[in-house]
Amino acid sequence: MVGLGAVGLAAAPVLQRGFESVLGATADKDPTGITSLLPNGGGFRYYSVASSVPRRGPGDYRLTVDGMVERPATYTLDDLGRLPQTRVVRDVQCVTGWRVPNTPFEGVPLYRLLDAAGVSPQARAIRFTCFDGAYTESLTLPQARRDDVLVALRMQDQPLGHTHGGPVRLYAAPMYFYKSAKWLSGITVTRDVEPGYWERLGYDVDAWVGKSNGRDDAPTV
Ligand SMILES: Nc1nc2c(c(=O)[nH]1)N[C@H]1C(S)=C(S)[C@@H](COP(=O)(O)O)O[C@H]1N2
Ligand SMILES: [Mo]
Repeated sequence: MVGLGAVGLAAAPVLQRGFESVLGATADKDPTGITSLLPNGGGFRYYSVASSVPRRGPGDYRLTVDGMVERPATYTLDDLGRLPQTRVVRDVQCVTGWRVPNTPFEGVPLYRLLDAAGVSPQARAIRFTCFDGAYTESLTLPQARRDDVLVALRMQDQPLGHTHGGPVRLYAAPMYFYKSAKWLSGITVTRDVEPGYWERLGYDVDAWVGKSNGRDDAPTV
């Protein structure tokens, strides 16, 4: 089981089924992830709603910023790496209870990309899309403009690996981790909030840690 994280997402759902049948009741069955592997990578669990996700790197990664903006843009990985980076160290908190304390993320604050694009005064929200072709997320514009919301290129002082949503994922520090869309490929400025993947299935759109999803008693980070 030690090398499991390196096996890759394509094989993960199959492995998960294998573990469930081998481990029975001890396997983790978790409503926020079709793929929910055993703890590894220092307390993380790997999640993907897609059964396989293409790998993208410096040659073929692209992030588009479009929608209700004056200047739509496309960024390569190098483009993003050349912009000023911000480091945020908080606890990663999944809504299902697991937590990874003091986890450094680094990347470009989302507000910088929004400012560069020139957000329309009529816009109120952001929709995030992913190159897994399945996951979506959303933030209101005030949430998206917080300085602890990053387009993250690094986690735990290393480039973001594929299983954690690399080369680029969203990191919304004050919210449950389902807001932090992995394999980020699109930032679309919208008029209204369009609830994301798990939000259409019942999770709170405003996912503040400790104040949402019926977890008002949970510790705040
Ligand atoms: N594209 C994509 N992003 C995603 C998810 C997903 O399934 N697909 N799962 C979310 C959930 S519920 C969690 S807890 C975290 C898990 O991130 P990790 O796999 O790096 O631990 O990613 C979030 N972002
Ligand atoms: Mo999650």
